[in-house]
Amino acid sequence: MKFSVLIFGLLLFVNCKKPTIQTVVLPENLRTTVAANGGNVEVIAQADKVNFYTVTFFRNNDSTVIQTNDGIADYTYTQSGTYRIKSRAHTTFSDFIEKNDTVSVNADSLLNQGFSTPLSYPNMTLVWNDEFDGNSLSSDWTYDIGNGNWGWGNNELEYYRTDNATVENGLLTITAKQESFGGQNYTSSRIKTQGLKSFKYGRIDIRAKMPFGQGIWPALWMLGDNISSVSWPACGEIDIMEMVGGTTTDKTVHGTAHWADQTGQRVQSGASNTLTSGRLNDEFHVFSIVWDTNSIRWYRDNIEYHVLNTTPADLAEFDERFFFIFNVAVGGNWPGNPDATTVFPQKMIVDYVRVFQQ
Ligand SMILES: [Ca+2]
Repeated sequence: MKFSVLIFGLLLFVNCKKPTIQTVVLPENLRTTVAANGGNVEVIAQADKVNFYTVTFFRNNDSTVIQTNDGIADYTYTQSGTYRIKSRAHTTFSDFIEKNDTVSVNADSLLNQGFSTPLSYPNMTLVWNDEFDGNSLSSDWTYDIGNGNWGWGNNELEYYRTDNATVENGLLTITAKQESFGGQNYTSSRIKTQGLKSFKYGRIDIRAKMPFGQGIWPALWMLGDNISSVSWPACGEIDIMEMVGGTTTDKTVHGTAHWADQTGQRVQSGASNTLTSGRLNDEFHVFSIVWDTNSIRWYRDNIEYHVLNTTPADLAEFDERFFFIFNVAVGGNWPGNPDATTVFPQKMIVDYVRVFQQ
């Protein structure tokens, strides 16, 4: 009897202590949808009582972890294979439930699909190129940060960060995301070679796969080195590729030059080229200019669609050195704003930029 009372007392003691123990409520009912489209894999993870998700994309001995609040994550593989994907629904970083999936991707097709150009041309020398090998941007590149609403902003809606430009598997990816940062509702990246690499004349080839959708405005372009002294448009601008995203316009590339005439007035000359079907997002294309003392010629996949005679005195800007800018804008004066049809994130993927000179 005495023994039982003692046991009972111990149980009471334990029971009394229990409410003070911190208990973590783990998420429940984690389910995932994994979809591969070429090399691009999208994961949608959903769970109850969840604070956030992490999705890990494995490849060989390496992996990429994406943290996401809405459970949507995507990653582009550039090699075909079967890969493991681990999705976790978190209460905290160390408290989570997880689910593993495997996905088969046919990624070789992504990089191999579409137009490509050679590494050499007769009577020309490759004077600079970036193939985007390695794991980060090379020291040839720097960034424009912020919204540019004090100057170069064009009333765009994105905040440019370093984070949205990544280099992996031989590709540069600039991702436009719908996320709040720096007072803006979208983020993206705008990279440039200003003060680092600039060129006068040559053939320039840029192989890239465009994003798509209303309000998405990717650009591969150049500005005159002397912009800091003579300002814009007197420095000159060469837009090798611009696309103004939208259902009917996702298949059209615009090539344009801007300059100042002798009174300082902005003048522009441009033209466009439209795919017969599909959109510029479907596969890689090569956007080129051939620029010499007499003219600038614009090409999409070696199809010439615009020529500018640069011999008049007004166009002397185009006998100076220019640097590169690659960016994906969201909204702004030309494309207008994204709408309910616009899908985020959007990616501009660049395989290479090459400059050949005689
Ligand atoms: Ca490459």
